[in-house]
Amino acid sequence: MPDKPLLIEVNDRIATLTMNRPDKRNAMSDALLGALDAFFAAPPDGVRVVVLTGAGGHYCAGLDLSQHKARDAEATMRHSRHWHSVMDRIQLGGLPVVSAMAGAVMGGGLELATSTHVRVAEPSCKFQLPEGRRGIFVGGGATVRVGRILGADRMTEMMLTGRIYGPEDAVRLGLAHYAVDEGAALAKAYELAEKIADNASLSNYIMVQGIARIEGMSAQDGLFAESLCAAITQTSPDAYEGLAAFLEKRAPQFR
Ligand code: 1HE
Repeated sequence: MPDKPLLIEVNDRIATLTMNRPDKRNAMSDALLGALDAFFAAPPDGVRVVVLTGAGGHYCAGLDLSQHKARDAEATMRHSRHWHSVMDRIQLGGLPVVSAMAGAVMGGGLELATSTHVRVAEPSCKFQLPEGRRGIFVGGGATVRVGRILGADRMTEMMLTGRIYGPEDAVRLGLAHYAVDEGAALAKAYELAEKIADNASLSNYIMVQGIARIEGMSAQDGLFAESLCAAITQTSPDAYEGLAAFLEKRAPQFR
């Protein structure tokens, strides 16, 4: 039986997903994409935060180029739209995801990383969009997610020149949020995941569901949606507990 492309370990409130194709630098095969999709479609009960990482010193080297077939326009469109649906499920599904990254964060690997909510980078990280060097274009969401982080101008330059950003630049530009020592990403990711898991789950759910969507709205629609998000969270039992705990100078006991 071949090794599973995605290892899943659930420890109380935190699930760890490890992309497990180290001999291929965790390149995204159809099986690996399918396993990610399946997990996020039906996460186990009780999981409040996901930590996503890669085995063997790399996060993800992007699309598995050995599975890249000559596709016609329709099949290419369908393939790209399938990536979009999986990345949307990760970004907007309601569970906060923390990426612990080392080595390659390239192409589809960067598209995956920018679908996650908190990104921790080790010194070995290489952030690259090499598609322009391979005669292709991004198709897993980078023009929206990486483009919104970097701006269209910087993303165009990144693709045209095949430039590689390291972790310090990635933090400066917003591709990552934390730069840590080699081997320290997973520990930092768990520390952050525990903090996130302590939040009220409805607040986390609304943050993950709401903020990125509101970015895509007009200002007036965004402000209206924000008020709806506030109405839902601020009238929940956890909101009363959170405010009472603050006033009583104690830690909140969320559901
Ligand atoms: C792969 C892949 C892959 C490695 N597909 N097999 N992504 C890329 O264009 C990145 C391509 N990969 C690289 O540039 C390098 O492999 C790395 C910088 C990530 C790592 O270098 P290194 O020296 O540690 O390893 P290596 O010897 O290059 O690779 C080890 C093996 O992994 C080797 O296979 P082997 O059978 O010769 O041992 C590589 O072929 C294999 N490998 N990366 C398939 N990506 C929704 S559209 C998204 C579009 C994209 O993502 S395009 C960008 C794809």
